[in-house]
Amino acid sequence: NKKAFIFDLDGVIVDTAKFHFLAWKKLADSLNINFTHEINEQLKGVSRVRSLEIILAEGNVQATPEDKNKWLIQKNEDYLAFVHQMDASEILPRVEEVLQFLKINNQFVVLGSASKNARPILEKVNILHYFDAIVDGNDVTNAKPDPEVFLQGANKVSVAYENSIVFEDSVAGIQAANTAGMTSIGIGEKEVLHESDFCFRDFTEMNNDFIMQLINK
Ligand code: G16
Ligand code: MG
Repeated sequence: NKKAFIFDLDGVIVDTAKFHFLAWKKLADSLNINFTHEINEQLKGVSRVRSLEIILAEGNVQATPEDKNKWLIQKNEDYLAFVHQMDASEILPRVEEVLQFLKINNQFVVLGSASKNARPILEKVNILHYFDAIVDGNDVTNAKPDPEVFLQGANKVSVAYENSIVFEDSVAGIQAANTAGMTSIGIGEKEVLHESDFCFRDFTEMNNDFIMQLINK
């Protein structure tokens, strides 16, 4: 009766969106593109390459593949400078307690993220040891809302999709979980994540009884 509990990274485990924002903003400023919080919202859960395309389109900037490559490298270096300063205090409230509760109850804990930096981030905040499997931006070819990242995650721990539960903060991620036939749990606003099976503002709103029901479902 072992289930797979699949966690998204950014917006669920840690708030790296603020660092992505600062790194993208620096690049946008250098290209004279007005980078707003509204555009930043569109980048949630989206791959690095796709994020750059969205930003360039916003500023009507045409670029050669060489330029784009240079900017992607620059953005990632700036982003990693923030990541290197991360520690356990960056873990969102009650996330580590939930990870502990799942491991104590002999469940699989899996990461399903679009980020290519997922492993170093989990290491920096010192929770890598909780994970039985990691699927990230280095493993998948199709981005959310395609279910590939979550299907691979369940496959890695050999759990059926209907016995897999996904925690997600993005609309595309909830859609991916639903398409995969998994239980989708939104972390964020109900109005935004209305397609999720259950929704909580954050993990402090989700008690252990609820998690136990998921385990025994
Ligand atoms: C995260 C963020 C996205 C970011 C993507 C790729 O996804 O939400 O904004 O563009 O990773 O990140 P990187 O540049 O580190 O490869 P997720 O799926 O963890 O929410
Ligand atoms: Mg996310």
